[in-house]
Amino acid sequence: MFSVLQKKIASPVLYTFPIKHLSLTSINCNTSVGIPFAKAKEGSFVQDAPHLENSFEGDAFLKRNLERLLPNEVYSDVKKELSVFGARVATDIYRLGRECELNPPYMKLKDAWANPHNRVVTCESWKELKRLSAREGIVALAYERNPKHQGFSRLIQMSKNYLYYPSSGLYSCPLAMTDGAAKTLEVSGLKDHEAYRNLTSRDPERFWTSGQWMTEKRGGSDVAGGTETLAVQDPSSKNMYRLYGYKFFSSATDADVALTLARIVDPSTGKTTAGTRGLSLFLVHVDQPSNLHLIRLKEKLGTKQLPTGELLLDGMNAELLSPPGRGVASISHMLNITRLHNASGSVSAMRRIISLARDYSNRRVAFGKPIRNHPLHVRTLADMELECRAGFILFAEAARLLSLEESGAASNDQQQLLRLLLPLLKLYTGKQCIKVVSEGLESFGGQGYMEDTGIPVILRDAQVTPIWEGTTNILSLDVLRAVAKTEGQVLIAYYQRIQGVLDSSANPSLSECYSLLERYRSQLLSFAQNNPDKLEYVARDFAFGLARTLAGALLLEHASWSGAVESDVAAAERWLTQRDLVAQSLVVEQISNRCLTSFQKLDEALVFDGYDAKHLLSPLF
Ligand code: UCC
Repeated sequence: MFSVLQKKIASPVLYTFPIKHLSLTSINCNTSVGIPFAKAKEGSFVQDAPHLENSFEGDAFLKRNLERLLPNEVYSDVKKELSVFGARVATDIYRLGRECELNPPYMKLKDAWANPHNRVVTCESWKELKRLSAREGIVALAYERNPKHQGFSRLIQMSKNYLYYPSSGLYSCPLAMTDGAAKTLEVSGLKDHEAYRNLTSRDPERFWTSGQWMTEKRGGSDVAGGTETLAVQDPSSKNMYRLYGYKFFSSATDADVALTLARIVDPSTGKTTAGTRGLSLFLVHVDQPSNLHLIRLKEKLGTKQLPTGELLLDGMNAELLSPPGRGVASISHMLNITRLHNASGSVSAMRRIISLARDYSNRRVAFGKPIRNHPLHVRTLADMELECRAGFILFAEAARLLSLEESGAASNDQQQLLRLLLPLLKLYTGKQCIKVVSEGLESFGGQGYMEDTGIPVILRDAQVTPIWEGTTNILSLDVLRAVAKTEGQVLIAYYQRIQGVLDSSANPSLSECYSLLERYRSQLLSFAQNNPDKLEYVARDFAFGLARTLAGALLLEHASWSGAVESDVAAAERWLTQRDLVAQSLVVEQISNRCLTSFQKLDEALVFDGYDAKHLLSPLF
C-alpha cells in the first residue's frame, strides 16, 4: 500500500505538471541574442467571477423545507413571492447593499456654518434599503398574521428575511431590532401604540426602525452589573422619565426609536435598586438633539455599513414600557427575536458563500479541469453544505415553533422547546458560520482574500454573529437558565421532540441513524441528570451537543419525508454517522467521576503558564 502511494507521489506527471500547464500566451521567448529569456505579458486569460443566483430558486434545501412545513396552498402562494424577491436579492438589492459597504456612514457634528448637526450621515442606498424593507414587509409580515398564511406568518417572514440578509448591506440589523421592539410592544399589550403601528408598517413614509441600547461601558453580558443609566421621573406624567447615562454599543444610531434599560431613581430617597430587579425598560424617540449626543461612531472589524455608536443620554425623554424592575424580563422578548435574526444571518451567510463557491467551481479551471471535478474540492464544499443544512433546519424549526406560538397554536411542549431552542440556535449557528464562511473564502484561493471581489466582507460581517446578542458562553448559560427556570421542562420537551422523530422512523435504510440519535440523546440527558453540579463548567459542550443532536433529528425527519431527495438522505446519514455530535467531555467518565476543582486547576495551569505581572509592558493600542 505504502509503496503504491510512494510511486504515485513520485510520479513524473506531478513533477512535470507546472511546465505542462504554463500558459503559452504568457511567455514570449526571444533567442535572437543567443540567451533565451522570457518577456512578461499579461496574457489574454481572464477568470470569470462567481455569479449570484436567485437566492430562493438556488436554495433547494430551503424550498423543500418550506414545501414540507407549509400547507400546500400556502407554499404555492409564498414561493412566487420568494422567487421574485430571490431574484432581486441577487440584483438590485445586492447593488444597494454593496453601496452601503463602499460608502460607510460617518458622523457630522456641525454643518458648514458651524451650526450643531450632531447626526450620522448615511448613504442614499442605506435610506433606500429602509424604504424597500418597509415595502417588502420584512418586519410587517410577521405581525399582519395574514389569514392566508394559516398561522405560518413568522416562518414566511423569517424565510424572506433569510433571503434578504446577505444582500441587505446589514440593513437586516436595524430590522432585527425593529422586529424585537415590535414583539416587545405586542407582548406588553401595546399594539395601539404609535411605535408598534409604525414599526410594523409597510408604508415607507411611516415605517420606523428601532435600536436596542443595552450595553454600557462595563459590558454587554452582565447587563444587571453593567447598567448605570438613571431614570428620573418626569413630574408631569406618570409614565415619562428623563434618562441620564452612556450607551456604549448602539448598533443603529440612525433608528427612529430605541428600547433601552435604566434604573429608576426613587424620588423619595434618591436611590436606585441594584441588580436585575432595579432595571426597567424604556422607549425613547431618537430625534432629541438637545438630550442625545452622538459621541462617536465605532471602528469595527466588519458591519461597517452600520452606524454603530456611543451615545450620551443627557436627560432624554423616555416612556416606561415595563413594570418597574421588570426591564430584563421585558427586553428578553426583544432578545429572543434578535437572536433568531442573528441565526438567520449566520445561516444565510453560510448559504451565500456556498452558493458562490459552487458556481465558481464550474468557472475555475485548475490542474486541467474545472475544480468541481476535483473530488477533494467537492468533498470540502459538501462538508460546508452539511453544516449549513444543520443550521438551517434548526432555524426553520425555531421559526415554525414561533409561528405556532404567535398564532396561539403551540402546545406547552412546543413553547418549552422554543425557549430552549432560541439560545441553542443562536450560539450554534453563530459559531459554525465563521468556520464555514472562512472555509468558503479559502475555496476561492487568493481571490477570497481580496477586498474588491466582494468576498471578504462576508467573513468580516460573519464574525459579529457569535458576539452580537450574547456571546457563545452567555448563550450556553441561557440554556441552563431555561433548564433551571422551567425545572427541566425544556429538556422534557426536547426529549419528546426527538421521540416523535424516533416513533415515526419511516426509512429502514436509516435505521443506524435512528439508533445513533437515541444514543446521543441519552448521553446528553443522562449527563445532565447525573451531573447537575458540573453543567455550568461544560455548558458549551452541553449546548453544542443539544444543538447538534436536535439538528440530527430534524435532518432525519426531513429525510423521511415523502418529497425528500437523495441529498436529504445523505445529509441525515452523514450528520449522524460521520460526526461526533456529543463532546467527549460528556461521554467518557472523566468529568463525571472527578471533582471539578482538579479540572479548573489544570485549566488555570494551561492558561496562565508563564504569565507574570513583571513581564507586562504596555497596554495594547
Ligand atoms: O454588546 C453588544 C454589542 C456587540 C458588538 C456590536 C457591534 C455591532 C453589531 C452589529 C450587528 C449586526 S450586543 C449585547 C449583547 N448582550 C446580550 O445579548 C445580553 C447578554 N446577557 C444575557 O442574555 C443575560 O442572560 C440577561 C441580561 C438576559 C440576564 O441577566 P440576569 O441579570 O442574570 O437576569 P435573570 O435574573 O436571569 O433574568 C431576569 C428575568 C427572568 O425572569 P423572571 O424574573 O420572571 O424569573 C428570566 O427568566 O428575565 C428572564 N429571561 C428570559 N426570559 C432572561 N433571559 C431570557 C430569555 N432569553 N428568554 C426569556
